[in-house]
Amino acid sequence: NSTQQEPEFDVLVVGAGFGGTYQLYKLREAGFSVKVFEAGSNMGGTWHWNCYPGARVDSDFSIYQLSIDELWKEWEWTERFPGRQELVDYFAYVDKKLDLKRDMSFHTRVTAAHFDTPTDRWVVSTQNGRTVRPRFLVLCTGFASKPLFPGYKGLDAFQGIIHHTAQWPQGGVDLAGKRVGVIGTGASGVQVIQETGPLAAHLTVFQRTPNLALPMFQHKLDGAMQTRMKSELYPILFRRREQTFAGFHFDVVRRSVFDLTPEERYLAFEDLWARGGFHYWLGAYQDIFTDEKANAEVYAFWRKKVLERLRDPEMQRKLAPETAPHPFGVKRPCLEQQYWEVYNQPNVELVDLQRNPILEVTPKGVMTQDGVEHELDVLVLATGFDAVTGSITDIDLRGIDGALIRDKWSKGLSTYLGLTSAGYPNMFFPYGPQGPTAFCNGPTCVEIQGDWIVDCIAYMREHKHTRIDPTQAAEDAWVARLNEIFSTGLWDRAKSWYTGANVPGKRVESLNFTGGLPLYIRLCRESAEGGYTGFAFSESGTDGRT
Ligand code: NA7
Repeated sequence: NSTQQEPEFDVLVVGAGFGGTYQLYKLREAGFSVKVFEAGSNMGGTWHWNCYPGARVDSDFSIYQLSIDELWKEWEWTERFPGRQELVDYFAYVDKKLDLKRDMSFHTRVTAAHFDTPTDRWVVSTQNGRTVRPRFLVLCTGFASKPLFPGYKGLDAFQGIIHHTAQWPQGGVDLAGKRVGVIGTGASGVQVIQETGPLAAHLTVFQRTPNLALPMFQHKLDGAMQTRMKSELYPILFRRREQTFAGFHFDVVRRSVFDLTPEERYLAFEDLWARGGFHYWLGAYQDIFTDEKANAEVYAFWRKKVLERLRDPEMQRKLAPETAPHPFGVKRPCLEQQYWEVYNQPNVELVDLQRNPILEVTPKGVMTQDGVEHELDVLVLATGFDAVTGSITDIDLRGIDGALIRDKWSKGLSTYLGLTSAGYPNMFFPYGPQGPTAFCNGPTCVEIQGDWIVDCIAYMREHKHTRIDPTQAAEDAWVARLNEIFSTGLWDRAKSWYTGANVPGKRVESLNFTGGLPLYIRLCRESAEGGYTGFAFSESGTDGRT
């Protein structure tokens, strides 16, 4: 009987980024047998894969780390916004401290997971031929792990070097003195562009939508300051994260932009701007997300700041147009370092795809509608991801009735608490669809949701339940609430991965919970404290879904 040969254990965690790392540690601590399957060759998730030039985190170091086991006491960060290599090193440190890799398998991509109704177990298969039967499946597959490739004709025929930013070779690519093209100006594109501009012979940026990027104001960290933080500040910062809209150490201001006089407003904007990072976005006045007029004030100030740094009127028009491409902050801004100055360099060219679209990729480069063939040695596809749902729908994931989750969600994304989906029992997906994901600092989100999952599984062990599945009614109510909150904001005014509008053919809807972290935490807690309201439990061999 093949079933008996397949290893059984409590939990299979998929993915070894921040989410999977936290989940493994916590589940192990609670006494469960856990394995982690990871497609890549190392821990780090996003930070493993995204090794393109200039890759760097957009959140302050202080809150972009794990709060567990006083890991922060012995780790020293070197910069306010750490670079990719420092994050990879951090994961190695975390592994050394917590001895995690002994339960991780690398090069092990999960391709299928089918729920076995008689035994209340998942049957999970991997690309390298393994099959396991965990009771629970926790998908820590990340919101940005399925790369999105542009559909341009001729992409395969390009004879130079071509890579998506998320599939950049680990050994790097030498861009010095090369003719480089970058398609896409999201967070990845902006980082590649500002890194490449100064060293490429020629850089051609293909921009569809200007990025309303904010100044990072990067700086080196001094040891004395970190020592002070370790003595008392870190635990306070970690607790503070749960009290703010986006899981940061600062919060949106619960006032209207128009509560201020124009002079007060100007000074307030200056102050937020000077703090760097996301203060001008997630630390701004709350009505910028709901009121077009308030938003226009923020955009005008942003534009003024950017125009000051651009010399060429044509660049000014393309990068900071008088009419905002979309309301500020309803599509993710990113953080820049000398991004605008790159466009003052003579070797940098900006193609506005709105006016001059790409016709095709040729063996030599990129052909645009104006008939110009932009000849390139290297073409960088910074075109983003089938985000939030892509890493889950990519798996042959079948629930109680053998139905594919991809089919269920193609009719409308549907989850309960942004953690579970009806008909797919014993499965959780932290930092995934309909959770706070896009609007939450990653480590904050995976810790909060991760704790909830561990508590839930421990509750089932205590009550001898072998199956948990949300009820359809609870799920419908969650989706209705989520959509209602979403409709009060300006979120649908931009096409982006927040809503799936960046992927041709993908249903456009809210992929995230936009009600803020404190409300989200309260709703999850209420369910747990009520004995997991909204869920049906049962024991092996019985179907509790009456
Ligand atoms: P993003 O933010 O989705 O950015 C992708 C960029 O690529 C964006 O500028 C897109 O233009 C552009 N794009 C996508 N498809 C095309 C085609 N076909 N032609 C031209 N341009 C295209 O992905 P990132 O990797 O930068 O960042 C993802 C997240 O990772 C980020 O938000 C952070 O949380 C970290 P568009 O704006 O859609 O017009």
